[in-house]
Amino acid sequence: MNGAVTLRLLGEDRRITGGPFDSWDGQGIGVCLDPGARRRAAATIDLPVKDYAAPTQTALVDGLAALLAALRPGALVHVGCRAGFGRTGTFIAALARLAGHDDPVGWTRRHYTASAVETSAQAQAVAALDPGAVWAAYRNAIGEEARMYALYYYPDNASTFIHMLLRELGVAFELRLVDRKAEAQHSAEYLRLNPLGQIPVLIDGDLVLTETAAIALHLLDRHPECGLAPALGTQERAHFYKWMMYLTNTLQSEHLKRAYPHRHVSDPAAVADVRATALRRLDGMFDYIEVELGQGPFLLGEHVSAADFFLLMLVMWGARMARPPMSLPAIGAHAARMLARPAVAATLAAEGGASF
Ligand SMILES: N[C@@H](CCC(=O)N[C@@H](CS)C(=O)NCC(=O)O)C(=O)O
Repeated sequence: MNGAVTLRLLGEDRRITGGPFDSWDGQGIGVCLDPGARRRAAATIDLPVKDYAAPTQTALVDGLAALLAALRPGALVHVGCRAGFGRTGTFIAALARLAGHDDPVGWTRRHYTASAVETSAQAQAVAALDPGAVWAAYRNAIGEEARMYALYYYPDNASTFIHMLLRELGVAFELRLVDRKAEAQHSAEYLRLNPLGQIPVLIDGDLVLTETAAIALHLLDRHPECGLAPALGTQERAHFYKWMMYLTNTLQSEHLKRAYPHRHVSDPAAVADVRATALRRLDGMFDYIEVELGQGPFLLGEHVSAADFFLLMLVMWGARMARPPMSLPAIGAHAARMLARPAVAATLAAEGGASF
């Protein structure tokens, strides 16, 4: 055995050891990455990869999903190849990505062994991993009945946060465009879904849900396995609530004053002042976030949460401000790491590219 790490997966801290597969004592779950291992036939999960090579994304996704499906409370996990550095480090780093860590390869080298992940192909396999694909394969592996959501959206609107979340959670969804150019948000049909004529609306079976933050919290309740919200009752959860509330009732709402200043005046001459004031207040709010984010890497520190996707959207909305929030170092670094996530890139591509 080379070392052990603890990763929060499926809501529990899991101890995972790594090393040569043949050093596995047969207890719990054994993940074998070495086609030449003597004890390969005893492996719980057999994911053969040649020495110094990387698994294909499909094999990696299926292997991770199979491990998640096999996890039982308290089960020990041993991941192994021949020496336990390259292929084993790659698999552990992929698990660290699923557990919400930024820079999973760096994390694995710090926590498992400095020799983890030996080739650029292996590092690339971890970087390319789409957690949503793993969660989808996991649900399939445990035979969970597929659930289909529908999201009423318009590019670069509040729906973008929910769109990113649906992809990160790896759930099935249909996008329904509300054509704002044709004022479709005020059509009788749409007003039946949301009497306020605002985007987004989420359909979940016979549930019709409005309010961006509420939709996000509902999706997190539906899919706790993905770990995008900390455990109930913890200090981390309390901070998660704080950020979700601040982002929706302060930052998002100030953005709406900037976007719709005429709704906040009775004298049209005051429109310019309301807009300028909203922009000034937004600067102050982003200054606050810049300090709170610090080294991050995420709003809650070590682990990514849904609040980070919410923040990214609100940061992108500020792209045309005189001082774009992305120009602040901590917010800029946070945006860069969020934009690198496959779910975020896929969302922006599907919505017609980034607006900044
Ligand atoms: N509080 C609502 C606000 C949603 C909202 O204002 N959406 C904007 C798009 S970002 C919209 O639909 N605007 C159209 C309008 O107000 O006429 C939420 O968070 O969902």
